[in-house]
Order: sequence, then C-alpha cells, then structure tokens
Amino acid sequence: MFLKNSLPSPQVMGIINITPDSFSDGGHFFSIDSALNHARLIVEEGADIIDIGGESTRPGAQAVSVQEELDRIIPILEKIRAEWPIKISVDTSKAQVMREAIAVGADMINDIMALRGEGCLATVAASEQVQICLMHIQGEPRTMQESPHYEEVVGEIKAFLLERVRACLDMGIASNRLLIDPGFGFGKTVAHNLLLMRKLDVFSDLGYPVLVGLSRKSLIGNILNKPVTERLYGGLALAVLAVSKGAAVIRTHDVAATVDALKMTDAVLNSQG
Ligand code: 7PM
Repeated sequence: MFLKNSLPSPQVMGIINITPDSFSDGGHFFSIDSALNHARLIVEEGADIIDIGGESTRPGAQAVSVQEELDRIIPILEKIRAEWPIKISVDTSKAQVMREAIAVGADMINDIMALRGEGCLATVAASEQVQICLMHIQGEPRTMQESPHYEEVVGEIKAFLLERVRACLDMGIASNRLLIDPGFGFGKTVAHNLLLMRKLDVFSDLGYPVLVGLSRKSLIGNILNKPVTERLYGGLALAVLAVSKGAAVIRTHDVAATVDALKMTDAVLNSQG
C-alpha cells in the first residue's frame, strides 16, 4: 500500500575493521579471516551497506601506498561480494583504488575528499552504476583538528557540497548516484559539530540522501566525557536525531543497536493517522 508522506527507511552502513594481523611483524599484513568474520556479523546484525576502508583517516596517521590499500581492500571485497548480497562501499580517496574496487563489484565509493583527488571524478564517471558519497572535510586528515575555522559553518559546508555535486553532474554522473555528508569531526570543533547536527535538515533539504558518521566520535566523548569504548548510547542518540532531521544513511560501528534504534525511529516517523 502507498503510504502518504512516507519516507524511505533509513539505512545502516556498518564499518568493517581491517585490522593489522597480530601474527605479522610490521603491521603490513591484514587478516582476511578476522575481517570476514566481522563482515558476517555486520550482515547478520542487519546492515544495509558495509563500508570497507584500507587507509586510516585518524589525525596524524601514516599515509598508505596505493598497493597497500589495494592489498587490504580488494581480497576482502571479493570475498564479501561472493558470500553475501549486501551493498559494498569502499572508503578511499585514490582513483586507482576506486577503479579496481568498481571492477570487482563495489556498489559505492565513500570518499572523504569528495573526488578532489587526481582522476577520481573521471574514474567514477566512467562507471554507470556506482554510487558516490561526497564528504566535507576542512584541511587534510593529518592536521584537520589543529584549528578548524569557519565564518558560517553550515553555509560553507553546504556551498562546498553543492560545488562537488556540480562537479559530478558536469562529468555526466547521474544525480541519483550521489550522496552528501557534512563530515562530522573532519576539521570541526565540538560547537561546529553540534550546530551541524541541529541544522542537518539544511542538508537533507538539498534533495540528495544525507549520510552521517557519528559512531564513537570525539564529539560524543567530549560531551559525555567517556572513552571510545563507552560511546554507544550517545551515538544512538545522535543517530536518532540525524534520522529525525532527514538523514538517509547512518555509518556506524554498532550495527545491531543502530538497526533497532532506527527501526523504532522510522516506525514513529512513518506512522499513519
Ligand atoms: C580517526 C578519525 C579514525 C576519524 C576514524 C575516523 C566518516 C567517514 C570516517 C564520516 C563518511 C570514523 C572516522 N568517518 N566517511 N569515514 N563519513 N562518509 O570515526 O563521518 O570512523 S573515519
């Protein structure tokens, strides 16, 4: 039955850990088995999308070579693709990684640099289907938290995302392949993050699905004064708020809890009468 005013149900994107293999020495080997076990859990817990990343975006993190990123991502992507019918997102800012991930069946590219890297726009444009999440970041991961500054944070991030959307459309990428993301924690103070959450409807009103990543972030740690292991409840509160302001996809480490929280939220938002 057609439900008047019903919105698409929010989707959950589960983050897969690709952790250094504890049996190797220099942290160059990544355990495929532990990544696949984690993928199975994410699927069983009801995620709609699984996000695979091979490069840490942590402030101060070492850059990873193209080959190393490929070695971490591609075998795991191929095995997930063969085993489960879940949508697969690849977290990368490198054109070559995008190209090879698309070739082995990635459904989405999640690029914290919003396709500003060399050859990235053309690579995504060359594929007919792949979706692309355009995220805002101020600065670069290594230094982004040193002194975030905006005159008007919501307007500046909106203008940035619209400029990246325009760049995609100009390359011939269909508008229904695009998602946008204000990039919580990426060159933002706590005050910036709180304002972005309060005004999240500004982004969902642009007409592109909004993806948000809030899971375990320092925004939560800062308000609750809790370490990263104790940020689930705070993260669920933010996920519910984000969906009530129109977010379409929640990126999270905690899939089972987020699926329940969003089913409940969706039942209320889409209830009739
Ligand atoms: C250190 C700093 C480690 C930041 C991990 C992170 C997002 C993302 C990430 C997001 C999209 C994290 C982040 N966050 N992709 N990748 N949106 N689209 O906490 O907010 O997971 S990495």
